[in-house]
Amino acid sequence: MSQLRLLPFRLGPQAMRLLATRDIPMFRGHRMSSGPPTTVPSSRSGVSSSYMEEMYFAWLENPQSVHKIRGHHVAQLDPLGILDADLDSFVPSDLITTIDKLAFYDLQEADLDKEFQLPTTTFIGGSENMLSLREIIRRLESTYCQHIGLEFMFINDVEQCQWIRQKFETPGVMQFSSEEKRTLLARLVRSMRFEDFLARKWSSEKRFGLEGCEVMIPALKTIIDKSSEMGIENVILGMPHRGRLNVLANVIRKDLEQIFCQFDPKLEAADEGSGDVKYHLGMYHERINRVTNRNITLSLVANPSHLEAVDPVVQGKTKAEQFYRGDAQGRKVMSILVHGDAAFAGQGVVYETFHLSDLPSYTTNGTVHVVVNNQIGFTTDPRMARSSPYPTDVARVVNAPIFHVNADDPEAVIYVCSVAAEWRNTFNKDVVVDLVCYRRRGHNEMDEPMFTQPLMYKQIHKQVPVLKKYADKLIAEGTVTLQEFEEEIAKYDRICEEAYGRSKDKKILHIKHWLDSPWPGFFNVDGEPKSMTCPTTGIPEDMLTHIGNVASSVPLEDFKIHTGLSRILRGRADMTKKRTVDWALAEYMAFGSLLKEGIHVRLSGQDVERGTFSHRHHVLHDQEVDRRTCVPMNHLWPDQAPYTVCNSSLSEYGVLGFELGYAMASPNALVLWEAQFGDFHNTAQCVIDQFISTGQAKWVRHNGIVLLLPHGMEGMGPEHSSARPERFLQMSNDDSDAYPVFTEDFEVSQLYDCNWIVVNCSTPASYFHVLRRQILLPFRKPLIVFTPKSLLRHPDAKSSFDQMVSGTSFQRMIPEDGPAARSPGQVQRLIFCTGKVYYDLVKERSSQGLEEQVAITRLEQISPFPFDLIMREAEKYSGAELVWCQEEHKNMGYYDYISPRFMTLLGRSRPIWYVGRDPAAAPATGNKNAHLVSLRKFLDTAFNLKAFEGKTF
Ligand SMILES: Cc1ncc(C[n+]2csc(CCOP(=O)(O)OP(=O)(O)O)c2C)c(N)n1
Ligand SMILES: [Mg+2]
Repeated sequence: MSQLRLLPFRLGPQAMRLLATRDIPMFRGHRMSSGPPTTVPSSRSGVSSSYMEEMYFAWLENPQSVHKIRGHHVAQLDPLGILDADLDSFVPSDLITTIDKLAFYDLQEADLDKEFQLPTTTFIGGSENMLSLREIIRRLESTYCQHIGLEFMFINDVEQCQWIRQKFETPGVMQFSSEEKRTLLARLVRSMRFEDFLARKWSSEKRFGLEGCEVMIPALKTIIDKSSEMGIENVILGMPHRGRLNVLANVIRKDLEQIFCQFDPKLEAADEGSGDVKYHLGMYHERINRVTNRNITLSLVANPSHLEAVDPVVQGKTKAEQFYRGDAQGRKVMSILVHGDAAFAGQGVVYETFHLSDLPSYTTNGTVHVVVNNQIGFTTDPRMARSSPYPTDVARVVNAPIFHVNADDPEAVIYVCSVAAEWRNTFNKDVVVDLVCYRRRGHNEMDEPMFTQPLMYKQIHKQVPVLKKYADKLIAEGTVTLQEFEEEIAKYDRICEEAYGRSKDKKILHIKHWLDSPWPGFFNVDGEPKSMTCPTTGIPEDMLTHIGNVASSVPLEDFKIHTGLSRILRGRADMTKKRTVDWALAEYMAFGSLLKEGIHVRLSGQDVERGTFSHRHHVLHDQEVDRRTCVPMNHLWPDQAPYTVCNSSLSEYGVLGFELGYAMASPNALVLWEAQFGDFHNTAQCVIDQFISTGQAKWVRHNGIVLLLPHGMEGMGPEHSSARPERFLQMSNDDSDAYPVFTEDFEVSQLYDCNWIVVNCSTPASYFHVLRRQILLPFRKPLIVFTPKSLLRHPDAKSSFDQMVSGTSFQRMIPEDGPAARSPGQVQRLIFCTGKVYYDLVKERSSQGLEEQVAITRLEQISPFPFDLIMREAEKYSGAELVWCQEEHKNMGYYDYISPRFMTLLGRSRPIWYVGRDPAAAPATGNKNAHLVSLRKFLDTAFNLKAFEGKTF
């Protein structure tokens, strides 16, 4: 009996595959007690040794078979019956045995009726512990090889594996009450008739319909119902184009007329958003869950076309909502992400997002992923679109169970979704539901899929819609009558028709009604800022001193820090005593003061806790006790807001998206993402382009995220020098050619009108103020800060408390205040610059003794361009030649941005000469000497007062 490979030769191929798949782990259990003690070590993650033993013995028996615990490979997952869901029609010999191979197994049919003791690792017996081989095979087959394919045996936790087995193997688990079946049918009716309605009314419009996967609507609703039952009150959804309208209508329950009116080309926008409502805008809705009778808030996050880009954003928003509710375990707030099969496999950000899922400062305590696996991506066949068997294999890296299910079996789908929601709310880990379906039409409704998938679409044309199949089944078994079914359809069609009638009265589109994250109380009732002023950003001196003292201390008892760090803290104490700050201390003071005002501060990015340049040290590490840390910033005030500083995974796209989502949740938080070096932001370019620079224009959504981008030409070579200011400036929306009207509120209204703020601070005080202004402004805008490297320790780059105390503010421009400023008539050249080059210029001016002839003025805020201040400065030095000096190459940096704005301002009466490095392809030279030579060259030009003599502009 121990030789359970002795299979009866008259078994069907399915059962044979199945048994070969399942036999060893299932039936070796009884050998455990008599087997030799295992030498397999138990793993760190708590793998049970008996489970490992089981695997070990199985492996000893047949090294081929253990990893092929894969009923899912032979399950009937494809509703079309054409493709194998794992892209592999080959079934290895240990999974299937044809007649000619049976001799090898030496099987007798009589073996089928022998009874076997069931091991404790299986639940197929229910209350029985002995079953005939025939029944064992039948039950296993029905669990693992029909319309559900389970992948979970890679999970190295026996409790979790057993949990899944129990959910699927227990006899009768898939029996539904007739009430449940009727609800499912009604949901399918809505899903299908919604698509039909759109197709009837707008036959020539794209709508990225759900046909072929209509079951997604009941699937999502089941996940939400089950989660609500388990205590979830807030579900945050991210999804792409396919079926989005249907989700808005039937899951989020957006008013149908609000959806239908989007198809009216004459609809006028009442507000600033650039429309694009149907497939991209978000939604927020509080309602009662009808199944559980509990309140539930559903939000669908606005997303760009860029598939999967919204994933980390949803996770960040979810994390923030959990944080603000004190829901550290994710018991109240959860996320659901919907994916297309091609995008899920192809987009790297999916992988980056999975890797955030279990990190303490990034986990959302489990996400339910639903893949609309229609076995095609636009026109591309999955065999050309991925190298992994399933589109879902990416989820295996985090040990997420993956449930494949044939989408034409609605009951199987519903069951799987219910287990997935239960899994998430039991283990707080990710889970994937792979809805294996088809796409009834082309990529959009105007596309002809027969051009590229002729055979598949021949089959699809023959495919009976799932609603009809399911209705026929329920009618045949007597759960509903044909009349009831037809009435349900007529009822929903009527609802759609009535809404359609009402939608025609809608002439104005309010994009504000499509917000995924309303900020109650932040704006006035019309959604406008409550004022157009910004208070001063300085703080009382005693607050500066207090923060300085905490920043230079170790607030915990018996906590031994590194001696090098003691020196740094002593330096901070010394600065505090002398009423000065360096960069790190200024940042401390900005964060600390905001925390006192109840503003949560979160700083995330690679190595931000210490700081790439070892200047920050926000987390102290006990040198003697492992993992004992202290964050002094959280010891500032008794009732302060919490400070989170977290080293992220080595990702930019995923992490920046996450922080953007985090910043979306509330206006009352300062959320910062720091790049290790500024140039790395380009691996997150999609988030910058699609969300940060354009988010408000597209989706009327404010966001105050701060990007800290270390930048500066320090001879470190092309890779670590430039944060590419030119790119941010090129995307700034202020008009270079429009002469501004200098109203009283010019400074703030200019900030209100811009898409983002770009600054390059030259002093710690400036950095302090701009961070505080970010929160004190009556609206939110993304802030891009080019942060320094060598200035972090530059002896001259310090600020006095005088520049930070109450009454002081962020200076968008720091004018010359030396001898030149006292006799401007004598000044021959006024150099405008920004950032670190200022210190090079000042040093050079001093060495040439030109303090009276040359004025140097700094732009701290580059965009929006401080037209008003520059105008004043240029007028003050009316006889001086104007120069823009930058250390970046001419085709980079700021020149292309500032030049036309100077021209507009000066009425083309005075040139603004360029001084800086020549145009180049790479942002910096890799050769230190070449770096110094080019620096020397442009400094010489900057102070050669004859350099532009005779030149025309
Ligand atoms: C990042 C990105 N690249 C390319 C596209 C263009 N595109 C739109 S839909 C699509 C196919 C998506 O296939 P899949 O993920 O399987 O979703 P389906 O349309 O089949 O539901 C492509 C390539 C896109 N929207 N985003
Ligand atoms: Mg697809």
